[in-house]
Amino acid sequence: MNMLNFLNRNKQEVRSKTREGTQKSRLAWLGPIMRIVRSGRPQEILWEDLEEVLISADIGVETSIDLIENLKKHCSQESLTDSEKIIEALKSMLFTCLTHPPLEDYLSTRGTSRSSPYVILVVGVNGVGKTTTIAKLAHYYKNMGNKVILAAADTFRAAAIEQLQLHGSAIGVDVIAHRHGADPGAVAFDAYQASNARSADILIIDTAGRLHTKTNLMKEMIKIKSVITKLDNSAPHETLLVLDATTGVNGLDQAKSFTKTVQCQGVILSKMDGTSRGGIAIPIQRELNLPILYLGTGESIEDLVGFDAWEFIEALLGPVN
Ligand SMILES: Nc1nc2c(ncn2[C@@H]2O[C@H](COP(=O)(O)OP(=O)(O)OP(=O)(O)O)[C@@H](O)[C@H]2O)c(=O)[nH]1
Ligand SMILES: [Mg+2]
Repeated sequence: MNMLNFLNRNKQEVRSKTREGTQKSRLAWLGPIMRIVRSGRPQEILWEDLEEVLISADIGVETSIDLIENLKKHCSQESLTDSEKIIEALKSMLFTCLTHPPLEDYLSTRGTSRSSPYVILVVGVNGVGKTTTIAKLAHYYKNMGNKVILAAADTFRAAAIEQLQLHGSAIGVDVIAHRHGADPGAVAFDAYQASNARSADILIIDTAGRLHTKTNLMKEMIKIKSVITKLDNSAPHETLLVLDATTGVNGLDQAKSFTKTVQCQGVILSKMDGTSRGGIAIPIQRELNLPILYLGTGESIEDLVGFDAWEFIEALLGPVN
């Protein structure tokens, strides 16, 4: 199997995709922040105004207050008054908020050579972009030389199976599916067996985002996971939570119930292109204690980029070049 690691991707490509996908957030951040810092207004008012911009970008009230408090202290200790230096200090504080120490360790264990399929389970509430993201991941991994198989374990929503099958045929990967209404655990079981029999490198499992009740949804996730673990006790190797950046803080609350029920390794933040409140990336890491692994930056199959905290901050607050 080839490396699963997105972070190995061409640096320039990560930069341009991150910039493309965060344009709305950049407009909402960069302008106001620059204007405030350069306004020459008294420092007390400056900090208050900056705090307001951070809060309105969905960074969260508590985190914004903490950030500004630290920035204030730092600037007074270092006697920073120059606007460019204040912005650099803010950037490095945001970077610290977005850096997830276990991420490096975790990523280094991915992609080691294996004889059984590497299983990725994708979860999240309805409409966040699970199925689309799975297609993007499959496309990426396939282009890296891996044999990928998809499992249509969302048997609940009408047309969910067909949606995944359409993606599968567009990118040229097999989709294992049962009928609408079938047991998702059984789909996962068959997909794993098929992946083994066909010597697939990676199996990605699509799941439902909505069921009759939330309890049912959570029970189903647990069941799919345990079916897979019975087949390979190290699997699923990754359970990824998809979060829709446009839902902001509400999405975060919903996400918490998932992470309480099924242990997740990372977050895919979808629809980054559709929001000006990209600051949501910060409370996600802080409150879920999970690293963001990828950003979804549009509806097309290529619109996914590995999350790079520094590129993300530069895209929001860095100079235009
Ligand atoms: N702009 C934009 N749209 C996206 C992105 N990711 C997904 N979408 C759109 O979001 C909508 C929902 O995507 P799906 O992939 O069907 O979401 P899902 O989570 O599988 O939905 P359910 O199966 O109903 O739970 C679709 O219209 C996608 O095109 C993204 O990164 N950017
Ligand atoms: Mg779906």
